[in-house]
Amino acid sequence: MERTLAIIKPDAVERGFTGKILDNIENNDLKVVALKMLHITKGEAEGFYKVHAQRPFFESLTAYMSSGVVVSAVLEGENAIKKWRDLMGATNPKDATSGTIRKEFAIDIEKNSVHGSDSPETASYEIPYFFSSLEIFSRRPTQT
Ligand code: IDP
Ligand code: MG
Repeated sequence: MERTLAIIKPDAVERGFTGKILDNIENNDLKVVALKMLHITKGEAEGFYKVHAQRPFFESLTAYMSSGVVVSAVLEGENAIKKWRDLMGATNPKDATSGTIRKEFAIDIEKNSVHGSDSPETASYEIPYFFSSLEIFSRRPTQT
């Protein structure tokens, strides 16, 4: 079992696509094991996207990600990282395959509706950035 971080970005939350996106996740063998709605600061967005600090779009991306409410989730399943990336579609919705979330909902390459970790290393940075271990559901053996 693998875990990945998903974010429903401000453009999608604002336009009321949260339910549809969570529905898509749950219909594709991914289990939501943590979920929250929050409005992150510019500094928190910069920390989250620090690998992109040198990119020309960093300033605009972090302003956008802190511009409104996001829904953040931990997804669990077999090959969860790749499975979620496949459901999301390409970064630029113009390149995304039909049926993917970005093809259906994204506005442009920046306001592209969803985020997903791109590797196990990234997931292990991104999941604890949003969730403490106590906030992530896991089945515990019943006390006898
Ligand atoms: P990903 O979200 O598909 O993994 P990344 O290359 O990691 O794509 O970029 C992170 C986020 O930065 C993208 O999801 C998008 O919101 C934004 N972004 C990426 N490339 C561009 C660009 O060329 N212009 C504006 N924003 C971009
Ligand atoms: Mg990425």
